[in-house]
Amino acid sequence: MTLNPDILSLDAEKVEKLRRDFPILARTVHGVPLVYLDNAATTQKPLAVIDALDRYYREYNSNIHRGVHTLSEEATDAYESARRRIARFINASEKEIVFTRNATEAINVVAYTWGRANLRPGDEVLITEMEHHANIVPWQILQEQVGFTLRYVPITEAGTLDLSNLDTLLTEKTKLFSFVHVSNVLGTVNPVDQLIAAARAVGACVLIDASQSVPHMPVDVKALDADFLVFSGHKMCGPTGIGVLYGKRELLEAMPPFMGGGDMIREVKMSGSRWNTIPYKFEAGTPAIAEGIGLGAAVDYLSEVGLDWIWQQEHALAAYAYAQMAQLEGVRILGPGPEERAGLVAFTLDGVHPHDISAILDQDGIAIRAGHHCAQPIHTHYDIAASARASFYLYNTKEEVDKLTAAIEKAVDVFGF
Ligand code: 7TS
Repeated sequence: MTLNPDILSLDAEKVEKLRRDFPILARTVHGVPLVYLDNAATTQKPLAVIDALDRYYREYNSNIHRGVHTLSEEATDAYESARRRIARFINASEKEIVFTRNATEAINVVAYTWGRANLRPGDEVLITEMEHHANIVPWQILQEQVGFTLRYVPITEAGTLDLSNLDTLLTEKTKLFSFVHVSNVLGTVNPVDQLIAAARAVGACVLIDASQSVPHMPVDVKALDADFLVFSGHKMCGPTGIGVLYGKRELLEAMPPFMGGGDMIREVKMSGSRWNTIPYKFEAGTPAIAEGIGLGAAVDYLSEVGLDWIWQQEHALAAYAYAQMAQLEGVRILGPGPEERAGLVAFTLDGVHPHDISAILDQDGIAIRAGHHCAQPIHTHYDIAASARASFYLYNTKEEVDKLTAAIEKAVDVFGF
C-alpha cells in the first residue's frame, strides 16, 4: 500500500484552521476532547452555516414565493440563490434542482412519480447488494404495486460490485439502474462511468445515490450524464431537513407531481388544476426555507475549502486508519483496500459486539457508529449482524485516527484477546 505521508503532515495546518470553523469540535465528552468519527451519519456544521440559519430567523424570517413585502422577497431571493449555488456545485441548471427533505425522500419522489409513470409488469429495475435501505425499500414498495422485477448486482468478497454478469442483469428489460456512488459501509467507490455506459447501452435510466460522494469529492452531473442523482444536506455541513433530487430537465418535465398542494400549481379550479413549472412542481407546501439557505452556505463553504483537497485528505486518513487497524488482533475490515476506498472504515472485532466497541470508544470521547448502518443486505452477505464504522470528514486529523486505534486496542484488552 502506498501512503503519501506528506498529505497528512502538509495539511495538518489547514485542518487545524478549519477545525476552528466548527464550534462543536471544541467540546469535551466524558472530560476528554470530542473525536467525531460519525460523519457518514451526519457531519458537523461550520459557523458559516449556523450563522446563515441564525440570520434568516433573526433578520428576514418570512414565507417565500408568495408575499410582496420586503421580508418575503429577501427570503425568496436567499432561498433561490441557494438553489442556484447548489446547482453550480454539481454543474446542473437550477431548474433541475428539486429540494426534498433528504436523499431518502428524493429517491421516493423518483419511485412514486417517474416509477409509477414508467414501470410496467415485465419491466426490470436493477439495484445493487450494497445499497442503503433508502435505495432498496422504495423499489420494493413500488414493485408490490406495479409488478415489475427487482434485480440486484451482487458484491464480491472484497466488497466491490461483481460485474461479471452485468450483461445478463442489465438488459433491454431494465428500465432503471439505481446504484450507490460510494458505499456507506464498505467505502467502495463504484465505477460510475462504466455503470452509466452499460445502462445507456440498453436504454435504461440511471439514478445515482450520491449521499456519500457529493459531500466528499467533486461530482459533475453533466460529465457523468446521470438522469437522477440524490444527496442529503446534513451529510455535507448543511442542516438536517434539506436534500436534493437532481433530475434531467426533460425527465422532470415529463414526470407527474409528487405531492399536491400550494406552490406546486399554476392554476387551481374546482374542476381541476395545472401544475407549476419545474422544479416547483415537486415542491408542495412551505419548504424548509432556513435549511435551503443553510445548504447554500454549506456548498459555499465546501467550495472554498476545495472538494479535491477534501477527497485527498479523507482518502489519506482512511488509508492511514486502514493500515493501523489492519494490524490489530481480531479486527476485520469490511470492503476493499485503501486505494479503492473513500473516507470511512467499517470493521468487526472478534467476539465483541459493535455496540460494545462503540460504548468503550465513547468513554474516550470517540463517536463512531455501530449497527447495520441501514444496509442490512451487506451485513447478511458477510454473515454478520452489525459492524462498527469510523467515518471521516475535512476536520479530522491523524491524531484522531491514532486515538481511535488506541481505543480499539483498549477494547481488545478489555475483552481479553
Ligand atoms: N444513501 C446512502 C448511501 C446513505 O449513506 C444514506 C444515509 C442515505 C442514502 C440516506 O440518507 P438520509 O439523509 O435520507 O437519511 N446513511 C447513513 C449512515 O450511514 N448512517 O446514518 C445514515
